[in-house]
Amino acid sequence: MAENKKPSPIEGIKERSRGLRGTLEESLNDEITGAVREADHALVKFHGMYEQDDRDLREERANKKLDKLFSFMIRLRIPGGYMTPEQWVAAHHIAGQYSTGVIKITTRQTIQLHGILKHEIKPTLQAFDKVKLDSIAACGDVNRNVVCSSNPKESPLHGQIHAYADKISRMLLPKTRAYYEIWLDEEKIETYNENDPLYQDRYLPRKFKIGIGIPPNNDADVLANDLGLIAIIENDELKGFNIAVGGGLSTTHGNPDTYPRLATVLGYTAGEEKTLKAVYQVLTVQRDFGNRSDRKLARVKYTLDNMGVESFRKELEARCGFELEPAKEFSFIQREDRYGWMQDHENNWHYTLFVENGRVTDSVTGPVKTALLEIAETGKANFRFTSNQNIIISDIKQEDKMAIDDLLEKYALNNANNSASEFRKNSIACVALPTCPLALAEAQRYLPDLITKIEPLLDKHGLSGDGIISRMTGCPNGCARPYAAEIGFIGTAAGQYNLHLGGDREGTRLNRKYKEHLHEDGLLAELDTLFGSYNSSRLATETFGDFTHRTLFAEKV
Ligand code: SRM
Ligand code: SF4
Repeated sequence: MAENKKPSPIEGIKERSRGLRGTLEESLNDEITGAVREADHALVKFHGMYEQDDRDLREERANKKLDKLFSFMIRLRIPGGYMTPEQWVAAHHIAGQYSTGVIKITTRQTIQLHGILKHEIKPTLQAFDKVKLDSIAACGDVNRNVVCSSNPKESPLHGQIHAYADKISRMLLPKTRAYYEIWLDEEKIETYNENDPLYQDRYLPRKFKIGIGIPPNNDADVLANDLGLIAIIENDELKGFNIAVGGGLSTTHGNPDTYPRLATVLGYTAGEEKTLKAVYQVLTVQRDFGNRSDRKLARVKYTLDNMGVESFRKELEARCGFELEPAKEFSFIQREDRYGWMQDHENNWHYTLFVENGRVTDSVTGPVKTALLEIAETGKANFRFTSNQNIIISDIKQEDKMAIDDLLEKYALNNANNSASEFRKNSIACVALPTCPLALAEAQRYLPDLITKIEPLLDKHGLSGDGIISRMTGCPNGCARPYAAEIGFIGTAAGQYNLHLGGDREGTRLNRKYKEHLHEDGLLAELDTLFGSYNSSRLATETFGDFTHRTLFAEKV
């Protein structure tokens, strides 16, 4: 519907895939290679996994004339990032048995396991299935994991709002049984005739992301999503949601047609039925109007800008059969996680633990993975992931708090919160090397060291208590949402980063590129100067992001 240009090759792969089956069975049974067939490479994503290889080993293997060492990353679908203790125990053991052992909490409130060999995918997914976890639609051109403000402490209505993440995720699942047949050995259907009114055979032109925010906290970075729902609460009652469309934080170096964008609020819907209908129909508009020839320009943000906000809204309303009401007022005042103990309105306790870059593992900094296992084995706490890659040991009854506290102390888990600087606790890095095939530079393996060098600069300028939000990615795809940070480090080549500045602390203003291709020395020198002038010339209560926006860019707005 959108354009007459030649569709991208992935469009044909989707349409011919017989409900995402493709030749995945054949690929799996091919013992000659650890990879899947080329067309299945795209399809396997819809089942929640990516074919990868360890880039650290590439050269050595190539020198020995060996093929790449292929393995798979599996990403789970965990709407709103909530796991029971039984599920955490299972994830711990599955990670140990089939993957590198590291449980990686992502920026979209789920977990990933890396390094799974092709023949281990089935046992991995079957083990997850036993505890009611799956990886359906965690990747691919469909709706992905739905994120939601994570901490039950934030609102008495948290449970009610959080439930939408699960409802929406279920509503938007593809109808195909392919996942169950291929990975869980469900009986295969003879003739493929599953009807999927939403995705049809085409699926969406590109990935689709939904976030739910509960003002005044924007920990879910709701405006960074293709579709953001902003909960409107009046007199302690959930009235409905503002619907924001067109967020997306990826660019491509050297392609001026690509840009990061925050979602535009289109209007308001009252009640569950209308809200879910509007959500569903935003996807159908994107399905029918999105760009299917250029995947770099296929996200909803481009569809919205091409159609124009008014036409998009009208098309949406026509499909919904009702008009959106004018947007309700809301304001976000914070985005950071609240570390440590918090008690909610029902007197349950929640402990937010800083997990640097979301890597749950036992390391020199502490036996975090062992500790979390022991906590889960008590059965007294649930686990919630935050969009800042941290974990909330949650829903602990008053009478169980001491037992969990003892375990936190036994494993010195509090140290992670107490010893990390505010700057470190407000940082995020994407995975990047060695597994991400798109990485141009390091991110999660480098940011901790860079922060160790930035901290003395903060101390020097009297800013050690300042929770400036910084985010690093190994390429411009933006997986750690660096364009929505006060300081964004965006990899351009090995050891080089563009420095972005001027995003606000609440996630409602994007930053801008300040300097290009800086090495570490350049980054540190720039930050030293900027911190100095921030300390001496900021306005009262002005954050670093607001200061740099005002002093470096405001005149260009
Ligand atoms: Fe991402 C691709 C990791 C959140 C934008 N992202 C990838 C891949 C799968 C690389 C690939 O295509 O082969 C990375 C896998 C690395 C690895 O080895 O694990 C990857 N993305 C991640 C995660 C794990 C980063 C993290 O360290 O937490 C996040 C997983 C989220 C999840 O659980 O679903 C992750 N990715 C994001 C976000 C942030 C968000 O959604 O809040 C973004 C920017 C927001 C957005 O989508 O606009 C993001 N990832 C991308 C893009 C650019 C998409 C585009 O519009 O062009 C790609 C590349 C692509 O899709 O072609 C990508
Ligand atoms: Fe890979 Fe780039 Fe995403 Fe980092 S931002 S995980 S380097 S795709």
